[in-house]
Amino acid sequence: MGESITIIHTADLHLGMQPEKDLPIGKERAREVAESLPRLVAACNELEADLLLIAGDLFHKAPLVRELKDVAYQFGKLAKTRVVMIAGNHDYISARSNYPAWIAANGYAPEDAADGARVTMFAGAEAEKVYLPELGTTVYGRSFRSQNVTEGIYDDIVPTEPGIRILLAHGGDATDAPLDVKKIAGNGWDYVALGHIHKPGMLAPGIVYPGSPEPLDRNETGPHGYSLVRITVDDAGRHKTDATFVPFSKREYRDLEILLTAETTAGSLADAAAAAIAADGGENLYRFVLTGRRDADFAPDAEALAALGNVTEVVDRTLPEYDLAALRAANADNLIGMFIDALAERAETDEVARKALYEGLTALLRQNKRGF
Ligand SMILES: [Mn+2]
Repeated sequence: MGESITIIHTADLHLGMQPEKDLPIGKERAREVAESLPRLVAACNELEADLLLIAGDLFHKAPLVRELKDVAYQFGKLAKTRVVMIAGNHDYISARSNYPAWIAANGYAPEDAADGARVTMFAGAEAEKVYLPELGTTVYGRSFRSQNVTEGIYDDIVPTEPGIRILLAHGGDATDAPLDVKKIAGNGWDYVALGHIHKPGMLAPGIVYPGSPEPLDRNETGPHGYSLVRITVDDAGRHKTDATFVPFSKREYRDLEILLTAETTAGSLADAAAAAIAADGGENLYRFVLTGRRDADFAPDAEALAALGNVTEVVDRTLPEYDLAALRAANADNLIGMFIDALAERAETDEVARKALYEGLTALLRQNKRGF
């Protein structure tokens, strides 16, 4: 059967961040972001994980002393799980960073691991490694020490120790430690634990962004969670890595599309919106996207929809429904008639022309009411 280790890989917790600060749900979201670390600690204990990897941006900004003190307290609740972590571009280790003193005070430096330390943070100017004898595993990694890192600081790290080899890295775009994925994939890692991109994804087999455990911005739609990794070494010494995404966030951002027709009224729209939220369970964060053709006299009331609860935004993509033939006949000798003539045919096949026609007509008719 051989041996296997179980890893929870997370990144980008962005502790201290307050998403949707201006909405009624803002306070709750701040609390949910803060709770992501204790919840992950509890998950480690429940799954009896061997290793918790934090691949940067644990904090949204340079952490305060009291915030780090609480992180050490949370780590202290881990029953058997070892922790290895790095800093990212948001909590990078500047000259004024509180990380180095925290590492020293708690014995979190790589060299402290030999004395049985349960937590290791890499903070040095070069790549570092820590050997975890009970797991037959060596973790390599490197923290951000400035906000921007334009060199590929992870491409040339090559594992030298036998056993299971893991790389902890943050970034992956031009100004945040660009990654040469092909090169890294050929370096012999069992698993590369990445951070920085908030959407979960895999760059290559075993090279993984777990995403942020909570969605932090209304454009971060879809599931959020962590990467659950099992690395097995069989009796013949062959290594096998399985990584699974595990949904974990308290809420998700969801887009709810509502189709309007010429029959839609203020009341029917409010009911349709409320029903769409109810059908989803009501716990998520919603953006309404209104589409279709509405009566030209009816304008959707975005504020009324926003008041339905956990609504972050209302995007109105509807177009007014006009009786083009009647309008054309009534305006044969003026600008409105000319405008319809110019665009009507093209609007039948071209979405942009259709939008121009209907939005232009709305403007012209409004102008017409005030008198040319
Ligand atoms: Mn980042």
